[in-house]
Amino acid sequence: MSKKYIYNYLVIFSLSLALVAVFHSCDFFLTPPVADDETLDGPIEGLTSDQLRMFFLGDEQFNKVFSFNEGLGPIFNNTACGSCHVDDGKSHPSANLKRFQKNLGNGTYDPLTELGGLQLQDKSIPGYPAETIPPEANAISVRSGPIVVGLGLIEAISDSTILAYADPNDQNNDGISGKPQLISAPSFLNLPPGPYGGKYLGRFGRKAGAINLLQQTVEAYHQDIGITTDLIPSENYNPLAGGYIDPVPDPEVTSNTVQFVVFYLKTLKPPIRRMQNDLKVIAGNTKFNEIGCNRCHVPSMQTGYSPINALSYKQVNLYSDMLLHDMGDELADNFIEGKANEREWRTTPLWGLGIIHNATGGMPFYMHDGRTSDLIEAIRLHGGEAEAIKQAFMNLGETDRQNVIAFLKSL
Ligand code: HEC
Ligand code: HEC
Ligand SMILES: [Ca+2]
Ligand SMILES: [Ca+2]
Ligand SMILES: [Ca+2]
Ligand SMILES: [Ca+2]
Repeated sequence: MSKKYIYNYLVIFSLSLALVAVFHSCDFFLTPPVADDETLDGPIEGLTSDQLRMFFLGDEQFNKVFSFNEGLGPIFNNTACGSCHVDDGKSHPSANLKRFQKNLGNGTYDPLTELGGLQLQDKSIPGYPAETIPPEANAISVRSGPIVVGLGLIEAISDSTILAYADPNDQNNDGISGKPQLISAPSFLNLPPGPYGGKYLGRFGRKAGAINLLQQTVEAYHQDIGITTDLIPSENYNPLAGGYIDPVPDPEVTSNTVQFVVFYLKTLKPPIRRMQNDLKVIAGNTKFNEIGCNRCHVPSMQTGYSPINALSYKQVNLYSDMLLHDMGDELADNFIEGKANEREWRTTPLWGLGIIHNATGGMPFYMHDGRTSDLIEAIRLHGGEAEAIKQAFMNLGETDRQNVIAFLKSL
């Protein structure tokens, strides 16, 4: 080998060494490794390799950003599931959506369908008008997207397990009257009349207005992104502007896509609990139960049978009773949804509270509209049925209060 060749080899060799070093360090700085217990995104344990494949296909579709040429709109709220549920976490308040209706004051309402109710689509494709809230609307419900993990386990809990916590007339006199949401199945689900006077138990959404993840997903495509599916094949448009056909034939996504997304939601793992041996967390857990937070935020339930083996007969540490509660005036939205009245909300599952800020730019946002970033304030906002228990929390000493907060952040 000539000197020149050796020289060339040396140059190439050292160049590639330098490149390797550069890529390595870029990698290091751009994507610092995230520990499993710091991220929401991940499959539950025990999936088969076929199921894992479905999970990843669903993950991709969940984060797919729709453009005009792919069927976005004509009216919509955002361009992807993952644009609101960032990293499967809570949405940033800037992505909140609004529902509106005319509350008629006697437990009934006018959905204002001819004016664009019940959901405001405040964005639209070019040349077509977005909706605005009409003056007739006297009930506007602002909602942020909840984290979407652990939901398959929640779906797999049998009705009777949840209903055992219901006490709509507060017969045991503890001031708490968890009420089940009951919903007629939308016709696109093609279900027989449900077991409760023809209705089904509602579980998903801030007022538990959806009976299962398929309903939630199909309606989200239709209402939130303006994407038609084989289950709702006709476009949602602005009734004041008239029917508008976007350039893409309906349905705009295949039933496979819907199935993958639903499978993904079913198999996203609940957050891994953290700092379980921390003394503050242990003390906070005891106080949480002592003052009665656990009467609504029920620590765990058992799933029933599920065709997905990994969801069958599992313990779910959801910290919710999945029931509706009167939460007082400060949180009331004047909006009626199924059995939920103007002041009622579904108990939010408590998990991921210590890591949700990672998905929303470093700042966490709590409650149905993300109105506070402060956990103590989130608890202070509890009124109505939770008033006495909220007071018990406020009356705790500073150390005990901080322990409860540490416990919440470990979930
Ligand atoms: C514009 C923002 C936005 C988009 C886009 C969006 N969501 Fe949501 N999502 C929400 C809000 C807000 C709620 C609460 C709705 C309610 O209370 O009725 C929600 C609720 C949910 C829930 C119920 C969670 C729970 O704990 O009950 C699931 C599941 C869900 N969305 C999945 C999806 C999927 C799948 C897509 C895409 C097809 C999607 N979302 C698109 C904002 C959004
Ligand atoms: C009467 C039932 C009830 C009791 C008792 C109760 N909660 Fe809640 N909690 C709820 C409901 C319902 C919500 C959702 C309210 C909303 O979003 O407007 C909620 C929301 C929360 C949230 C916000 C979660 C999020 O992601 O936005 C936290 C934190 C919380 N509760 C902690 C507590 C603690 C701590 C206690 C005890 C001091 C407690 N709760 C007692 C029903 C209850
Ligand atoms: Ca469309
Ligand atoms: Ca609308
Ligand atoms: Ca009771
Ligand atoms: Ca179309």
